[in-house]
Order: sequence, then C-alpha cells, then structure tokens
Amino acid sequence: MTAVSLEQDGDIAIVRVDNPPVNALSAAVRTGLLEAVRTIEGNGRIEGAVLLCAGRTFMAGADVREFGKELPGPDLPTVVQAIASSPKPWLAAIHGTALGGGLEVALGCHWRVAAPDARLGLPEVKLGLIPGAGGTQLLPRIVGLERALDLVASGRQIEAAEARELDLVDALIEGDLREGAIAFLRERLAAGAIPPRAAERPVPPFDQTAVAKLAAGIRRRARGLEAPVQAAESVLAAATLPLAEGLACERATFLRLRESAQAKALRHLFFAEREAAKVPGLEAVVPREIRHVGVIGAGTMGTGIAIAFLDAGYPVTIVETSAEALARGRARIEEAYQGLVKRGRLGQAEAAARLARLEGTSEPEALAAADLVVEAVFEDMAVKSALFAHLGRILRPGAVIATNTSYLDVAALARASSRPRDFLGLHFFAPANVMRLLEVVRTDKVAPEVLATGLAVARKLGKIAVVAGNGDGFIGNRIWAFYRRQLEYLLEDGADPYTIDAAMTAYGFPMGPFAVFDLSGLDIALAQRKRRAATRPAGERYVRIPDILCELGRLGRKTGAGWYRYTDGRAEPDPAVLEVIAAERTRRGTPQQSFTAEAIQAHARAAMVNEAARVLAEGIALRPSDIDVVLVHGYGFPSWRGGPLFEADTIGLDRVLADVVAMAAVGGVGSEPAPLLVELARRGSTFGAWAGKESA
Ligand code: 3H9
Repeated sequence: MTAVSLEQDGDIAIVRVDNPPVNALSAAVRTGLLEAVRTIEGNGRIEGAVLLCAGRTFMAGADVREFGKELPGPDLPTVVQAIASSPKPWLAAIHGTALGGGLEVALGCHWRVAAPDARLGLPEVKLGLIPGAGGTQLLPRIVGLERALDLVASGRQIEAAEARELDLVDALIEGDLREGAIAFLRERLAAGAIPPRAAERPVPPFDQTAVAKLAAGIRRRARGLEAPVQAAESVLAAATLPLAEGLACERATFLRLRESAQAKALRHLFFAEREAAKVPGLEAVVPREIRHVGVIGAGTMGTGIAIAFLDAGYPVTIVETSAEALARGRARIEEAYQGLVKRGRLGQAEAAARLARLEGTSEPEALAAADLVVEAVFEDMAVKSALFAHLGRILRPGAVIATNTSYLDVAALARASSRPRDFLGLHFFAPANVMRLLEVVRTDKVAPEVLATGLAVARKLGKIAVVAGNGDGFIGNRIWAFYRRQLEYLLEDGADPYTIDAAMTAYGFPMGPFAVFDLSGLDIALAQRKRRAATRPAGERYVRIPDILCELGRLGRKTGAGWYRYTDGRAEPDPAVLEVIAAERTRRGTPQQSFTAEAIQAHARAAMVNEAARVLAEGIALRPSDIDVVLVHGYGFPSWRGGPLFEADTIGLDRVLADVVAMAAVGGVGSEPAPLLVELARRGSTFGAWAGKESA
C-alpha cells in the first residue's frame, strides 16, 4: 500500500491519501504529497488536482506519534507551500474531519469542498501547540481575524455548514464527494474562475476593540496553559506582519512548544484517553445492543444522565416516585434545552426532537422492555437495594442494569438485583450531560459483554470511559477523599480554606478544593466520613471542622453558606468559618503554622499521588494513565500537567516521596507512604514504566 496514490480522470489528477486509521500526515504522506505536486506540475495534460482521502476521514493532522522524535522526510510547511505555489490549482475534498495539519494542507489548496457531515478545526492547542504549517496566518485571511482567533485559541471543531458560511469551505457536496469535487473543479477551470489563494489575500478589515477584547478573554481563560495565549498572538501577528514573517514566527513558536513540558503532558493525556478504552480481555467481545434507556431518579444527576442519553440519540424513559417529582425533572430537562437554544448552541427543532424522545412515568414496570436501566436515586444502600431487587424481577432478561452510585458497594447492589452478570456501575460526574468522564465500575461477577456494553455506550455518549474496580469511591472519589482529609489537616494546622483555594487555583485547578466542596455539598462528605467511621484505623487523626460546619447548617452553596458565604451566588470568604477553625485549633491545642502556596501545592500533590499509588496496587485502576485521565476530566486537575502520576514521574518519584513522607508526618496513622510509591522511588523507576499489579 502506498500512502499517497495518483490517478487521472481526464485532465484532472486525483491525489488520494491512504494512511489508516486517520490519515495522519506521517513522513510517507508528506513525501507522497510532495512527489504528487511535482508529478502533476510536470504533466502538461493535467489542469488541476483533487486531493481526497480514503477511509473514515480526511487528514486528521500531523502524526502525533512522530513528535518528540527526529522527523524524517520533508516537513509539513514545505508540503503546504508546494501545493500553494503550484501553477496547477488544487482542490481539497473533505470528509470526516480535517484537523490541524490536515486543514492546513487544505488551506494551501485553491478551493475546499466538503461532505455535509464533515468537521473542520485547528485543535493544536489541545496538544499544547499552535498550528505549525500556516494555520494561524492563512485562516484569518479567509475567515477574518475575530473568527480565526476564536477557532485557533479554542481548538474547537466546526461543522461543514458553519465552515461554508465562513467561506472556509467553497461548497458542500451532497452524494458522491469524489464525483462532486471533480465536477466542481472542472466547472471552475472551464470558467477560468480561479480565486486568489489564501496566501495571496489580505486579512480582511476588523474591529480593533472587539479583537482586543477577544484576545484579553483568551489570556484570562488560559489558566496556566501556554498554547492558547501563543495561538492568539500568532493569529494577531497575521494582521501586522507580511506573510513570510508571520509564517516564520508561527513556525518558531510551534517548534518551541512541541518540545515544551506542557505539550508532552497533553500528548500523554491524548494517548491516555484512548488507552483507557482498551480493556484487556474485551478485544473480541461484542457489546449488547442498546436501543432504549431507562433512567430512575429525576434529580440533578438523573436529569443530567437523561440529557446525556437524549443528546446521543437514545429514547429515554425517566422514572420518579411521584407525578410532582417527575414534572420537576421534566421541567429541568426542558430548561436545559431552552438554555442551549437561547445561547445559540442548539437549534429549536433539534431541541424539540430530543425532548420528543423523552417519556416519564412513576411506574418502574414501564421499563420492562428497556435495554439499559441507569439508577440515579438517593445515595442510600437500603433504598437502592430495594429498587434493584424490584428491577431484577421486572426487567427483560439480558437488560443491562447500572447504578450511578459514587461510593456504595456495587457488588452488594448487584447481588440485590439477583442479576450480577448484567450489573455494573456507571459513575457519571455532575453535570452528567457536560462532564466527559465516566467511571465504568466492574465487579467480579459482571459478564464481559456487559462491561463492553458500558464502554460502547460511553463512547456513543461522547464520554471518556475509565474502568474502575469496586472499592469505596472507585478511582476518583477515593483519591479525592484522601486529598480532602490531608487538606483538612493543613486547615487545622494553620492554613485557611481561602489560602488553600488560592494555592490550588494558582496550581491550575479551575476552582479551589473548598469551593468545590461547597458545590458538591458538605453533607456528601459527611455521609462518606460516617460510612468510613467503622473502618477508620484506630488513632487516625480526625478533623471535626467540617462536621461543625454541617451542624451549623452550612452545607455549602445550596444553603447559602459552607466554607464560603454566598451573596447573590457570589462566594465570599467568611470570618465565621475562620472563627470555627480557630476555636477548634485552640480546643485541640494545635500550634498555628503558616504555609506557603508551594508547600500547600506539594502537600496536595503528595496526597493525590500517594492514594493513587494504593489504588493502582490494589488493581482498582488498570494503569497509571487511567488515574491521570480521571483526575483531569473529573476533578479539574490541570491538563497541562498531564495528571498527578505523569507529573510525579516528571518531577522524579524520589522528590515526590519526600513530600509524601512530610505529608505522612502531618497526618500520622492512615497517611503512611504507599508501598508501591516507596518501591518505585527506591528502584529509581516511574509510574509510566510500571508493568502492572503483578509486578508490584
Ligand atoms: C498538528 O496537526 C500540528 C500541525 O499544525 C503542524 C505540523 C507541522 N496522529 O480518536 P480515535 C490515532 S497536531 C497519530 O480513537 P475517533 C489514535 O491514537 C495534530 N495518531 O478515533 C487512535 O489510535 P489507536 C492535530 C492519531 O474516530 C486512532 O488514531 N490533530 C492521530 O474517535 C483512532 O483515534 C489532532 O489533534 C494523530 N494526529 O476520532 C487530531 N489522531 O487506535 C487528533 C488519531 O492505536 N485526533 N490518532 O488507539 C482526533 O481528534 C481524533 O482521533 C479523530 C478521530 C477526530 C481524528
């Protein structure tokens, strides 16, 4: 197989890229494209070229696997430049996704046509990069500076219809793309209607104030990420620099960022997200077919889950105990869709179509024919067990049963249903229709095809699924609970919640941990502490401050006060909380210490890494990178650090172990260094090199 083949259709050359799975611009493709340009230039019978791709997509970008290695063959700017300066006009025929370098190649062509369901974008910032083959200079010349700023700095993809409106695409081709593209090119050649290439156009006039505002917003939202800021600067340079200079600046920034720590971390996550879906033993397992979904519980979680399924095209029946609760749930779903319509994120007709797939009932019997039932009722073992016992009696044989519990024993719930083979945990994160993470919790009894069904459904919902073993808090909440406990120790020893929050937002979290606790509700953590009371090791340090806040009715945002007080939804530090902390410190006779932001961050990271090492050693997570994915996508760990374990490897495990030892000295019993971390540090090894539970 050759990565790039050339054939002729009369006076038109067809250049076809075939480099599965996503036609990434590997060395063979770049070399092949360059040869095609030269061959076409030398063939007097060819008037123009159509560039298209085999398989499921147009070129999805540079080959990420080549980054960090010596790049063989011509570089991509040379290829784009060769196409753009060829005397023979080229047309890119786009299907699937034209992303990054793929779109840059298309921008080098005279025209772009696309299948109606194609998507286009420059997602480089998501890999810690900026486009490196002309994207930041060519795109503004076509779509204008404002749109280019938005697209390049966000990395978002747009649909073909929007690309058409922006003139990024010259025509949408219904039906056969190849034939349509050839006809389009012939027509333009016959008419002699050859437009200037992107490179030959000036940047259209723009509104200085609007552009400055956009750029300021990009800088503000970057939160430690370098790439969006650099991407914006590079796009802005297109307005002031001649093309050649703009291109040179772009390339220099791209090459610098490609070797940066942030880009390495984001590449790690890119592959980690894809690796997470690969579960040993499931390679050849066929998932069960899911056509109709039932959701039990129309509270915040239940409605979010219902929306996630409706968005993915599933008909959903939602079950609540009373007509009033059902009406409230339906209203919440309708409100969510109206909000999207109002903000222009969803068409009215599409919102109506999604709502039309929703049914509500107070009779669980209505789920008798459902293929998958997701339970999202009150987090209580007795309530859930009774429900599953009932479902076990009424669901059709082969239906998949899932609990959305965040802490409870999934195996016990599975036993309650009497169908442990059909049972798994689907742990969504709030808001369930927005957050991309889904923990798929397996028990010893679950059938392989049921686990595979969980993963397949997650993919259809657009979620990143991570398989977790059945242990208290699974992966994420288990690490989060340990982390919370360690932060509470700091609190009692002298740090206040607001200083800790400031240190962790400076570290890159979008919200500080205490602000997050307020959002989740302090009663959630209280319930977890109560459950743990029975198994808490004797002598473990226990901080009563959050219990006292709960006793005072300060349950977080929902009660208007928690760690913060809320006025019109705005969080403000509260002296009353500081008084509670001070009083408790005095009662315990704890001397007040002061902590720098660095000390707080090192302590917090040590907590996450230490508990993650235990989660790994116990086999609750399959691999270190799964933990990184969970913490980044479920808990706001800064993506540009790659996740706590990737960061720990980067820092060096001996240094991290030293922080853990210091943390353990603060916590005492129950905070000891994890044996796996100690062992890896002793060997001078890394989590990345760890071969699995058996090798520990
Ligand atoms: C760039 O272009 C820089 C330029 O500006 C400048 C250069 C000078 N490379 O996601 P999937 C693999 S930066 C290598 O499950 P889907 C992926 O690892 C790049 N491999 O499929 C997986 O492999 P495996 C800008 C890649 O259908 C398999 O393909 N481009 C690449 O859900 C299937 O992937 C991007 O950032 C790649 N570029 O989604 C696009 N892409 O089977 C990144 C994918 O071994 N890619 N693979 O696990 C995507 O967004 C999605 O993969 C895509 C398909 C939407 C294309």
